Amino acid sequence: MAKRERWQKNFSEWFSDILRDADIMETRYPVKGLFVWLPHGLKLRNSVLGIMRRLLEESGHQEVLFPQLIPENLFKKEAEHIRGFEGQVYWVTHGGHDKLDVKLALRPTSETSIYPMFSLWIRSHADLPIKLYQVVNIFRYETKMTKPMIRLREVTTFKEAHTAHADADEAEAQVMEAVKIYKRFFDELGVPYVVSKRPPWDTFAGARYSIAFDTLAPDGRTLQIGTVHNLGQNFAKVYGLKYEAAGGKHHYVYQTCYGISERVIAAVIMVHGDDNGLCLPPNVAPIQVVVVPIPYKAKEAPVEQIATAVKNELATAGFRAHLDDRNLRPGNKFYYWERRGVPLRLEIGPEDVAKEQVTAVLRDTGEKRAIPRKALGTKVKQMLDEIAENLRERAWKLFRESLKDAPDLGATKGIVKKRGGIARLPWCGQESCGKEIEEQTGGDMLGEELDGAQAPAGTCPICSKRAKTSVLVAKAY
Ligand code: P5A
Ligand code: ZN
Repeated sequence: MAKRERWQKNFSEWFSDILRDADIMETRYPVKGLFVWLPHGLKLRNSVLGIMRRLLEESGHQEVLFPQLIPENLFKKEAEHIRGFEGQVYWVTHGGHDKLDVKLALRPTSETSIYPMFSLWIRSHADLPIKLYQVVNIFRYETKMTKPMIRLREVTTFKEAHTAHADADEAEAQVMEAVKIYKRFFDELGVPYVVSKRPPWDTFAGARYSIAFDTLAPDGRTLQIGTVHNLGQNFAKVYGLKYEAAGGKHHYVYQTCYGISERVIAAVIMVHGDDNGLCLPPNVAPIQVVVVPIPYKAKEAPVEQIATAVKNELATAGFRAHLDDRNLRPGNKFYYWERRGVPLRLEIGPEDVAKEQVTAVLRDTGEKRAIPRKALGTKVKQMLDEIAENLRERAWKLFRESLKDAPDLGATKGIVKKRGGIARLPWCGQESCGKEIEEQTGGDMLGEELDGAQAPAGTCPICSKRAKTSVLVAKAY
C-alpha cells in the first residue's frame, strides 16, 4: 500500500523535493518568484493545458494572443481594478537609454489590454457574444511568500478567458458555463474542489462578484485553483464597449472573465502524491507505461527483445509507453519511475517470458498482477482507467472528510488552527461579522458554497443574529 505520511506531515518539503526529483521544476533561478520548467514538468503542464483548450474550444471559445505591455493611461482607467492591482505591477520605464513618454505595465492580467480592442470590434448586436481566451505569462509583484507554481511573480500558464454579451442574463449564463467547464476540467484531473462565491471584500478588482474553486493541499490549507468573475458593465462603461440595438439605441455590453494558472498543476501533483513521490493521472502522465526488462544472466537476450516488442505494441496501440533499457539495476529503475509518477510499470523477466505474460505494477496501490501477453492492450487500458478512478476517489474521500460543519467559533478555530481543512459555519451576512470571523479564527472566508443545498442553520457566531447563509472558512494559501 502506498504510504502517505511525509506527504501530509511535511508537505512543503515533500513538494520541493518532488519538483527536483521528478524533473518538474528548477527552483534556483536567481529572481524571487520565477522558476524554470524542466522537460518532464513541461510535458505534464502541456497535457493539462490540452484538456483546458479542448473544453474551451468545444464550448465556442477562440484563442487569441495579446501584447504583454499595457500603456499606463489604459491600465489606470478602471478605478477599482487599479486599486486592486496597483501594488502588484511591474513597470517598464525605459527603452534602452530613453525614458518612455508613457510608462508600460507588464500585464498582471489582461482586462485593460483586451477591452480597449473590444471597443473597436463591437458595433452591433451581431458582433456579440465574444468569447476569447489566451494562455500567457503575467507578472504580479506578490508580497506574500512566493512558492513554485503556487504563488509566482511570473505566472507562466495564465489561461484567461474574456467574454462580452448583449444583456445581463447572457453574462450570468456565461458565468454558469464557465463554472461547468472548470468542473469538468478538475474532474478529468481527479482534483477535488469546492465552488464558492467569494465575499465582497475578496471579490476580483472591478468585478460585481467572483466565484472561486478551492482544493485542499495535504497540509490542510486551501488553494484557489480557478476563478470566474461577473464583471457587469464596469469595464464596458470605462472602455466604451457599446453596441447598437435594433431601434438604434446604444447599450453597454455585459462581461465576464475567468482564469486558471499552473496552480492547477500543483494541485494535480499534490492531491495525488504519496511518500514515494508523484502519482500522475494516466490522462496527463507524460509516460503512462514504463517497460522494465529484468535480465537474468545468460537468458538476457529474449527478455530484452520481448520488452522492446511489448513497448512497441503499446506505442502502436496509442499508449505513451517507454522502454527503460538503461544499464541500471531494476530496483533503481523502479524507484526512478515511481518518483516520477508513471502510473503503470510492466516488468519482464525470464519467468514472464516462459509463461508468456508480463508483470504489471500499479503505481497508486503498489499491487502486482500477471497479465497474459495476448491480452496486453485491453488489460493496460483497464488498469489505467482503474488507476484514474482510484486516484479520483482517494482524493475526493480525503477532501470530503476535511470539510466539516463547525457549529461555533471554537470549532472553526480548531479546524483552521490545526490545519484540519475547511469549516462550514453559519453567518448573518454582514461584512463586519465576516471579517471578525476571519480575525478570531485566523482563517480566510472562502464564501458561500455554490451548490450548498443545506439550509442555513443556527446563528451568526459574532452577533448571534439568525444566520442568512453558511460559509466556508479555512487557512488559505
Ligand atoms: C480572471 C482571468 C483574474 O485575474 N482576470 C483574467 C481574472 N483572476 S485571478 O483570480 O486574479 O487569477 C486567476 C487565477 O490565477 C491563479 N493565480 C496565481 N497563480 C500563481 N501565482 C500567482 N501569483 C497567481 N495569481 C493568481 C489563481 O488560481 C487564480 O484563481
Ligand atoms: Zn453576524
